[in-house]
Amino acid sequence: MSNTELLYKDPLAAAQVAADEIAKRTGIASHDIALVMGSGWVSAVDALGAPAYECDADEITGFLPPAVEGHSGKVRSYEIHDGSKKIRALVFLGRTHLYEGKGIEPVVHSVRTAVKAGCKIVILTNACGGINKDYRVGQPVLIRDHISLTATSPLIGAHFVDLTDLYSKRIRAIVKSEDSSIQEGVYVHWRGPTYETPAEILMMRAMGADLVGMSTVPEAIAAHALGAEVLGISLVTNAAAGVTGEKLNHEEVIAAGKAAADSMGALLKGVIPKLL
Ligand code: 8IG
Repeated sequence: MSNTELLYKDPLAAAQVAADEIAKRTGIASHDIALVMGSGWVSAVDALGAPAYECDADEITGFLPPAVEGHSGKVRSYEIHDGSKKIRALVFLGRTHLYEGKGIEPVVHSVRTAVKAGCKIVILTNACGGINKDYRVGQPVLIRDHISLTATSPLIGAHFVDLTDLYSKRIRAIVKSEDSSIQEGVYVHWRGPTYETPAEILMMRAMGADLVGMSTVPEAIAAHALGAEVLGISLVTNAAAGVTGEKLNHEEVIAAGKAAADSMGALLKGVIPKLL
């Protein structure tokens, strides 16, 4: 069977195979915590030091080959020391999005693999648009809850999972003890790849949304359904459509991510040892 055939046939079996491959490659039987680094967050991971292991994601079962030649996602393993504690972090640089049209399975394969690899906690990061007018570009916001506007779930069948505490209250409290200025918000999942119209942003604000982006929600659901505790952190990299009257552009997003990388890295490094 090809590398991704199993992913569509039996996604959980593919995640188990991938986890076994990662254990073998890294020599680490069980990882503790997973981080998915979205756009704007990739250099924040430098705060964790040098990785103990790195490979191209598509060398692992179920991970798609890069959409753009030479731009593969990476899988890394880090050993984080805090006093006498040793924490093993499994880090995914980059993710697959629903708008790529490959289905929901590749979108959640990283987090399923992470849970099968032993991770009890999954940290999901993303860059997003700010709907809440109090938010500023470059500000991190904890996801308190979400609204899914994609009509797509990673789960199939009579699997009625409770999502009341999807974004762990326990973990949000720990992050706020590390940075008391950090705000919480409701994230809307929008399929993309177009950004919203100004009218759609008005609709989302009326629904009670603060943030909008094209990721994270399926991963949070898939991780939670397998029993992991989830933290979602959004970096506001642009005001959502119609909020400022400016047009949205991808360069602005990249620049805001670069500018915030050091402080986001420091936040993650400070928080991770307190979670386990
Ligand atoms: I970065 O304004 C980023 N991702 N849907 N809307 C949506 N996704 C985004 C946005 C945005 N900014």
